[in-house]
Amino acid sequence: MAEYGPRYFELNTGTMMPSVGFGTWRAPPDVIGDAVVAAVMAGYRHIDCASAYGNENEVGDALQRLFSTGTVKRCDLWITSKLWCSDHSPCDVPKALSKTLQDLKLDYIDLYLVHWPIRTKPGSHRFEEGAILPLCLPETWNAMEGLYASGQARAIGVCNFSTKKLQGLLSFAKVPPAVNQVECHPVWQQTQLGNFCQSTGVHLSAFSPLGSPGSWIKGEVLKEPVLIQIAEELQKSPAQVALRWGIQSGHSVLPKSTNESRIKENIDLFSWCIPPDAFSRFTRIQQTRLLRGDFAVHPNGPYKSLEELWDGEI
Ligand code: NDP
Ligand code: 1BO
Repeated sequence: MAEYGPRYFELNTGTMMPSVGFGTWRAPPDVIGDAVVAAVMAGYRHIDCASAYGNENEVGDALQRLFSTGTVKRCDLWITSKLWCSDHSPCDVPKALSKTLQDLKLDYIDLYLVHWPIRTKPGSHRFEEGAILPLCLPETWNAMEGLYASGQARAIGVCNFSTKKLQGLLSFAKVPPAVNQVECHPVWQQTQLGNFCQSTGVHLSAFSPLGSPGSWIKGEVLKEPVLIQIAEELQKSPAQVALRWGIQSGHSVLPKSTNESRIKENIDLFSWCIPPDAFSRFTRIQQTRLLRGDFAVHPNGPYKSLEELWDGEI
């Protein structure tokens, strides 16, 4: 049977990151373990975690199960985690990664990302007015570079960075970010940011690749008529077509599911592809950012409007 890749994307570190990662946001701690095991059994080799998701300890238990049964070895997997907004102070950055490594029961992470270009007071779990501080990105990034130098993080990067913020980071980074993980799906295609990432060697990784149906984001990507029509033509599900659009656009995709049959469906992407005439029809889809980040906007905070948070990419 023909194989339609790519299965991996090469990062600017020279390492190969699997193109389909397993999302873990909003996966309850009591079900995430079985979901991670089901995902690895189904062929996923990339798991997207974050301390803020409150389930890294359970993901770590599942990884131990997979290693102890000989299902996979550590070196077979790509594990990503993220630095939360309240841990941007340079002295907190290594402590945050240590806690994540302890929870995941690993001695290194493949990719460590700054979760948002938002800094909150240490210990704060909310984004209320007064809790959001101005960014200290050069200092935070310098601490991230320390984790890269130590080998505890084999690649470092960011999430939710606009073109302008990424340009700013690239202007002072000694280690350039390997990845910018951002919202990206057929209804928010990130064309401008994607072109900038490509021209600067930063890989764009797509979060909420299905539009996060069921979350408070309330995405309706899977109901988009162009997507449904193409899915019918190809005899695939709308979710599969959205994911295949992502990897054919050069982005890794991070679908989340805790349902075994949808976990399998979401990685069944390599025995078929979207032909060029259908692929070009995605440009007809009206564009809307779903995870707008209103929670980070306050009249007296560092971001006074969504325009400022996204530097106009809204
Ligand atoms: P997704 O776009 O992956 O959508 C997940 C939702 O879609 C779940 O409700 C899931 O339900 C449902 N679903 C999964 N597969 C299918 C299918 N084949 N058909 C129909 N419905 C399906 O949303 P997320 O927002 O979770 O994004 C994915 C991952 O990206 C996150 O889990 C996280 O790892 C990362 N992320 C990172 C962010 C960042 O700031 N860096 C922000 C947001 C996400 P069910 O589980 O019942 O199958
Ligand atoms: C605020 C949403 C974070 C998910 O990664």
